[in-house]
Amino acid sequence: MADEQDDIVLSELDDDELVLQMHDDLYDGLREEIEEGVNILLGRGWQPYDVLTKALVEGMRIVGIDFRDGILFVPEVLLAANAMKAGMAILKPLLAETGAPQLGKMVIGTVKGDIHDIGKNLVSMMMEGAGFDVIDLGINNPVENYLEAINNEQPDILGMSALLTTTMPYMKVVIDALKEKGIRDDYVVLVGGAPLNEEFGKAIGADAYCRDAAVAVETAKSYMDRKHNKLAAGA
Ligand code: B1M
Repeated sequence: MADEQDDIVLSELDDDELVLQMHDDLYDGLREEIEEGVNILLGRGWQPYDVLTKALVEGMRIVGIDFRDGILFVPEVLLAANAMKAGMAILKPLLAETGAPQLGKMVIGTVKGDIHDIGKNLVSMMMEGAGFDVIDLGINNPVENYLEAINNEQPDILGMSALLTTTMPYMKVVIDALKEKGIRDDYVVLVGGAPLNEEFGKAIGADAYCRDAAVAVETAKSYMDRKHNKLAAGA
């Protein structure tokens, strides 16, 4: 792979070839090449969101398939994740550059026992870009972290992420704790992560399951619209 890599000049590839090459480079965990590829696509006028979804997220989807099938292992996937994060770091300020007015506040974190954070980071980035103030609690959050953040930050929305079938039930633990404290209805609870679905979201008492970051933004916006309309009607 290294020899082949030496022969490839990313800037000489057309867009389609470059995107495919970036999928390969992500697979190989080549951080610098990913950064270069992201910058080339942006230089060619690509929208940051398209670079994110077509070059990075799609590349990570392919990594996920081979991880599942036992072709890639944790150290290799970690390298891929680091390369993905390097690409995301370039895109983050661009996605946040919309100058949108503050729409609301969200506290988000990956649940206890789970250290996957790429999808959650993406949701945070897109929410910030859409004009939300985002408090990111990071990974492996026990219920106490969510409760403390909610108490301190008084957000409109609580977001939770889980990527493992073994950790997704923990979302219900958090929602049940909100219920016990009598504050469940004070917040919109949005959940997401690859193993979840709409049915699961309903079953645990979340307001909505969000398939991806774009859906998270749209869902959050529509809840904020409803909240503002309600307030206006009550005023
Ligand atoms: Co992990 N891993 N992993 N892993 N890993 C998965 C999730 C897995 C599906 C791989 C597989 O087998 N195909 C599998 C889970 C199987 C299952 O439970 N059904 C798995 C496993 C088994 C494991 C370990 C147990 C492996 C081991 O140690 N033997 C271990 C667990 C560690 C732990 O958490 N305790 C582990 C470890 C790791 C790494 C550390 C190597 C690395 C994580 C690095 C990191 O995140 N910093 C890793 C990775 C990278 C993956 C895959 C390959 C990619 C995940 C990812 O980043 N996707 C993943 C395979 C897969 O998902 N296809 C896999 C890209 C990201 C953009 O998508 O996270 O789905 P996603 O986020 C999307 C949506 O889901 C949604 O929006 C995002 C953006 O569009 N979304 C939300 C997510 N969170 C949201 C929150 C919201 C809204 C929407 O709130 C409002």
